[in-house]
Amino acid sequence: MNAPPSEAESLAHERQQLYRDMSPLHLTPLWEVLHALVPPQPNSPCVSTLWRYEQVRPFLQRAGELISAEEAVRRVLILENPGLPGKSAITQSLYAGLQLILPGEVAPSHRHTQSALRFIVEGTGAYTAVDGERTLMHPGDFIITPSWTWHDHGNEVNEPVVWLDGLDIPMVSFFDAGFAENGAAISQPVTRNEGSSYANFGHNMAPVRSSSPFGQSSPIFNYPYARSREALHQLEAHSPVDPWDGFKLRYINPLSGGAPMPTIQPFLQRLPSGFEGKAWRQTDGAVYSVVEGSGTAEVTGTTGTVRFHFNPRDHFVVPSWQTLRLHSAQGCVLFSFSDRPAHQALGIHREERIS
Ligand code: 1HN
Repeated sequence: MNAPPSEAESLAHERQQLYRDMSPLHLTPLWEVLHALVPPQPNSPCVSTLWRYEQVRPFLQRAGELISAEEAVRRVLILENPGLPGKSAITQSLYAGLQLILPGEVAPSHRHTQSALRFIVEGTGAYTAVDGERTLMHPGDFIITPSWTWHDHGNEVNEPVVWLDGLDIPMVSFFDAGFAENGAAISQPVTRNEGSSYANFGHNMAPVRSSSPFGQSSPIFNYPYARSREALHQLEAHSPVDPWDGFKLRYINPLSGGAPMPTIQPFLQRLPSGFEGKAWRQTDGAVYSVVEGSGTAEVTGTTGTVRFHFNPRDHFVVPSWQTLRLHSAQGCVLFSFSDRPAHQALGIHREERIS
């Protein structure tokens, strides 16, 4: 004989019956999910991951043999976070990929509401065009494609060019605010001299009564590595090393002092040789591209610590609220980007430096 249900058992049973009965009306009980909806601290499904360039490069090469840039529209290998399978995302809010363009190829003109950045990883002399102006790419150049600007890429030199793409695709998708259209021609017409954006806005001065042609985004669309590297060198020459960051600069929109694009903040930092950084964490998960030198990233989340030894052209991701410590025996330069401006606009950005 079964014992009659206890009071607790019959209450649990009645609750389950309540959930089943109201489900056709699209009603669900908050109290069953409240804890997961409002966690005491971020617990990102993202996994800290390293993509070694020496392992990735052969697959770019093979993709280059199997599909043209034109057929692919963009020939990119997505850096997909293993904690977000099938999502084409490197963090919950950001997309990243490595794009290859071979000599003679074009990637056709289009525009979309997603904002994009390029960070040049390998090769010199391909161009990207943004709203009528072309710029040539050099390793370490940081280039933006602001929301809803026409853009196409081409390679008229004799070496392959590879860059890191960073886009706010998951964020725009979250807001259901994605629009896109193709250009009338494969390559957009050139209407401005090469370098004119930088000439007008790249010298701590701006033409009077001018505003950015790109709305909330920076009027400069190529931040050349030679200038950024020099800025880093000058910072190092004149300022003390930061125990967490080494020497770290953020790229800015010169008209606002804020981020170059509304959703993404990029950074360039140098760790001097022998640097052993302190641990820190931030709510904005970040994507890193190794420019020069080598080092180690130690990332600690709730499931433990992983250590990556990184070399030039390697990429890695540090998820939200996991602690990061950077070390470099010989010194290195790192580019990185995150969705920090979005956190700041929403008033939810947090950073903790652990001593
Ligand atoms: C895009 O337009 C580019 O313009 C790269 O190079 C990657 C990923 C998804 C959607 C659009 C580019 C992209 C993209």
